[in-house]
Amino acid sequence: MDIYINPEEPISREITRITGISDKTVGHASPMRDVFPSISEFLASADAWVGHNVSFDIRMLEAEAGRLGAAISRRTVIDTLALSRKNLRLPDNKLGSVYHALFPGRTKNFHNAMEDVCATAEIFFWFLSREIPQVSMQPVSPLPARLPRQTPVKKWVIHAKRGIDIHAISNAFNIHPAIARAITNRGVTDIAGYLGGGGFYSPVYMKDMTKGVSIIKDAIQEGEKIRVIGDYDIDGVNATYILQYGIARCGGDVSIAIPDRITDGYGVNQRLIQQAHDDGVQTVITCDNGISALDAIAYAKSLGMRVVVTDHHAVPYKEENNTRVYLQNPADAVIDPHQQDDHYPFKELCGAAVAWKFVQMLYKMHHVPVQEADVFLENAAIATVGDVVDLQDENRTIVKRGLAMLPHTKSTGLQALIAACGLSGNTIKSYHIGFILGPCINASGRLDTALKAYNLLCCKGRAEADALAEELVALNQERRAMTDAGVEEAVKIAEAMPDRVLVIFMPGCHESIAGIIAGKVRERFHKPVFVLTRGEGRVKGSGRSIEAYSMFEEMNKIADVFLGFGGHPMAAGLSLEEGRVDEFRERINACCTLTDDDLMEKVCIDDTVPVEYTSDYMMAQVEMMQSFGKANPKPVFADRSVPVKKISIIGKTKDTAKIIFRKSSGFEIEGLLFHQADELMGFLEKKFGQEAAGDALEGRENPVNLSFTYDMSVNEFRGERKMQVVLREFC
Ligand SMILES: [Mn+2]
Repeated sequence: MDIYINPEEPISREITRITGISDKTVGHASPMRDVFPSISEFLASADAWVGHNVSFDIRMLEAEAGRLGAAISRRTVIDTLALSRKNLRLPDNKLGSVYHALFPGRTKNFHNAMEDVCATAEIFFWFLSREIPQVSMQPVSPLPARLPRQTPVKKWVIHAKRGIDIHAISNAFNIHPAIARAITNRGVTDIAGYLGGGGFYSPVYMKDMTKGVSIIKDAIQEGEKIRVIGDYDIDGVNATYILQYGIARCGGDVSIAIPDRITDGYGVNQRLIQQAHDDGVQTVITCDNGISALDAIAYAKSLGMRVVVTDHHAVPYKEENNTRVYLQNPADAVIDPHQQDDHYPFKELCGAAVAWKFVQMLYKMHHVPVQEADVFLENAAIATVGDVVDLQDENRTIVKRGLAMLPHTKSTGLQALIAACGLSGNTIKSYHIGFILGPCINASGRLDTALKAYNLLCCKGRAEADALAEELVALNQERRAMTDAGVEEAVKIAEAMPDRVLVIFMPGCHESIAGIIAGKVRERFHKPVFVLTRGEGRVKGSGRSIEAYSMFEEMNKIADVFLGFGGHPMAAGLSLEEGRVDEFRERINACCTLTDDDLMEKVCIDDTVPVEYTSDYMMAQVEMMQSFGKANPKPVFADRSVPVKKISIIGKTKDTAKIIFRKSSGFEIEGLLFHQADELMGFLEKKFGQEAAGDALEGRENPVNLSFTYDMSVNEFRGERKMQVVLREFC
């Protein structure tokens, strides 16, 4: 294989930055001490490789790593290889095998992590430079200089909806006007329901619910084999678990199948139907998929099987003379609130929530107490946050109730995962699901098999659960390292693209992280993004969109370019022939009607609230708006031209600004701006001059003031509570 060492970033500096190790700290125990007596020599030797192509046999690296790996922790290896990947451009798909070779059966050991990182890096470079006879080194021309980073200009918008009597709401519900404003900004009309946490709707409103449940009930009574066919993501795995458990509870002979992300792709297919048929299954029930699997379901019907679809995805249609013709699903019962003739009052449930509704009804028909199904609320909550559906209406209730259950969950698997993520004893909020627990569950289906996550949910023994949870955590770390590298590559490609809709082809990228990469690139450029990878015999891709662009509809306009596609307004999946990638890029852009204004990211401010209002009382009111997430974000307040008394630069890497604001009334409050200290100082120097910015840093009298959006928070230190504001955007 060939690797290319990026000439832009000296490896030694990077290693020093990450490990904190320089020539001054050489006291660590390293297996390579005698090879490199001093760290600086080692670092210099690493730098000698910069700007060169190096060829070597990856299997040799694996073998060597296996020999030395026993002394190294997994975390270390991942960190180091992430670093190596960044600098060495090691292809993603090779990393996994190197990891596994590096620590067969290792468990976590975070002590001496710095030494480990350095030792691993040394092993890696030492190995490159000394051990491999067939390594060849040739200078290559450096990469083209980076294009200037296009930072999209953001537009600040005060969100206030017209025609709403804020003061009447504020008085009626005894809430601050700014909170009343924030709630109505989220489109809420039933304020009492919103504040009270709302209730649940009966499953009977869902089209085909009774019919579908009857089919499964009959199958249970006849003693037929039933198979649940789910999906490999967080929603699909939880939905599969809920249906399997619920059907078994009613005495059904039930098994499950989850498509393999790489070999099967999304949704039930002919292979899975055939397998079920061969296993003697007569009744198939899908969850989190099935609404668009028309061919596979028709095949099942042709084999004489009965099929119940439960799903929450958009109903597929074709455009005929500018009208939508929805495609007929051949299943015996189709339960999906997005169908035209469905009367369920709330349409945005995730797949696991639909499965939960199904089990409620199933219990009812089997005279099992319906409240027993409430145990699945925690699964439905995890899936609701993890699948990023709107946190409004019933979804908010599911999340509120489900998350409250999690700290004392009865599920051994979830207990183990919470412990493995270091969250035992914590209150679990949607943030923890979205950014810590959820990604571990998803990583299983991305890099390995979703059955691991499924088995964790089913797990009864704690030791087994702990082992599975540890595995998922490690897989997620691996996934994160791969994603970081992929995002970096994608951003470079995107920077050179003038298009409004970004179509980024990265043949070597692991297809299961394409969606995450697309999401991060979208965040950066505020454009719709497709990331395409080379799959088996075809190109596969994932898209992530912006508010003004209905991705699924836009793809329908050029449907003939794809081999297959499906999705929502904000996200989509697709496959096409490799020869048509350029055509896709051209055509999707040719029919794009996004304006400059659409492409400008908007910072939505709920209300201007002077920082003086920051108090425990206000914070408690903000908390009432939980759970936060898509369509119910944390309220954003803003204050204008607030005089700055003093700025200090703090934090381990000196990138956070602590700002004391002082209003003319004498009111003082501390503000924090994380990780943007440089940007802040640059901005202030430009706006107020170097001298003024310097005075602010020294705490001298100065003319500096700042307008910003912010969150309220409390700084608790040695038993003292101090209110503070956390800045988000400034100008
Ligand atoms: Mn889903």
